[in-house]
Amino acid sequence: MTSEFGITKIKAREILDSRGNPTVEVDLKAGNIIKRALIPSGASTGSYEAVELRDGEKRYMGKGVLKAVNNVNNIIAKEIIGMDCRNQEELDNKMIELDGTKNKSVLGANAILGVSIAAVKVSARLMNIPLHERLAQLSGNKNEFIMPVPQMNVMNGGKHAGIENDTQEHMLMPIGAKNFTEAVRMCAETYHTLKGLLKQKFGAGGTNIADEGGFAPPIHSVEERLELMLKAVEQAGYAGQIKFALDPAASEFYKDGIYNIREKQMTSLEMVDFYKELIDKYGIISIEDGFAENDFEGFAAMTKEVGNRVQIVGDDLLVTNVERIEKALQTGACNSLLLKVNQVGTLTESIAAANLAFKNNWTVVVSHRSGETEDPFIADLVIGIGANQTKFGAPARSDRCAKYNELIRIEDSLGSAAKYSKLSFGN
Ligand code: 2PG
Ligand code: MG
Repeated sequence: MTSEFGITKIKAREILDSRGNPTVEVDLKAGNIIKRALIPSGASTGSYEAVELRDGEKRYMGKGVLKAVNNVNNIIAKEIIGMDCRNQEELDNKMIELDGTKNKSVLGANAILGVSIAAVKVSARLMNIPLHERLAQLSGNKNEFIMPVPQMNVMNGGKHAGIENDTQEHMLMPIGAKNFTEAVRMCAETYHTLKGLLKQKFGAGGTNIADEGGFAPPIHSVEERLELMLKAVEQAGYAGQIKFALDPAASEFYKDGIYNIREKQMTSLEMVDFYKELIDKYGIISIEDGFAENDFEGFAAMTKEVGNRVQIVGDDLLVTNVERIEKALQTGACNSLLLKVNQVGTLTESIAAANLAFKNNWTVVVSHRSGETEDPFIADLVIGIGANQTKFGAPARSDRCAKYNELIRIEDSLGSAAKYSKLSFGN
């Protein structure tokens, strides 16, 4: 007889993500518990990410995921049913082996990750502990009660707003909050103040929003966006308590050795000077993907120049992959990991990436994708692995708020044990 932890059922299906594109969800059962995992999807994806398997057929403009669904139901399920859902590493390794490729191109990272996340949700429930505690066990994190500082993307540009040669994310970081719930309030109030300013300046059309819930007004420079954000922070009464973060997503505007931001054309070294000016003028404390995914030299020059006071985050550069992180460590390319579970495709590999970053005194930012779902899993993940920072988009739209709301609930449940993260930079 199998124990109550033995997996008895796995069922995947095709559903929609926040952009109206198909994505995978997986139900997994052990004992009398069924849990579900929904998989997100990026737009400005790094070329070293694990493969998101799409059908490439007529339905859904080629974006269907029925092959990935079929891989879960007919290939993965056969091997995984009967295994103990508590043996996360064994489960994940089994799927990696079954796929047999380095980038999960046979079964699809979207298929594999669905099973990986659904399994940890079931094991937590059967062990009768909160999901974030279970994730802390798996990652070896002994200090699981740190509430993260959010990076909230209130102005969307670039691919997420349909603009070419543009910086992608302009974010609020409420470092002066006294707890997470207050951090959310401060950002939401600033977001609404910003909306008022945009309406004044551009009319109702200036408050249209893009993929991650941030505004996408007809603005033509990063400076103009930051000016308005600064004004909103001041008007909302949070001057000095909310700092800024940027994710230019520079791979999207890099071509033949040149960075093209709107009408500006810059080399890597000119980009370092460009960012330095923005840092000093607008109180930016974190820059993610300021350089293209293969420009380790550009990243390293930036880290050398400002890495002692500014967080330099690798996203497309690192793709949550230990081999890429090793290379960044050797070259001094950055000092922070952006962690996206679907870039690598299993929970076990995501935890390994985070732990390698921590071991080298990097910070870790747990991140959503621009295409999201109502699954709040990454909220538990950030607490579980002790990452101390999140990037979940604007404080608007249910796909983003699902994560903020889950963290508010966790903070409430922790009571006085919850501590708001103190950052080691930007002070
Ligand atoms: C990023 C992300 C999430 P996407 O570049 O960091 O904000 O975008 O999911 O489109 O890769
Ligand atoms: Mg990014």
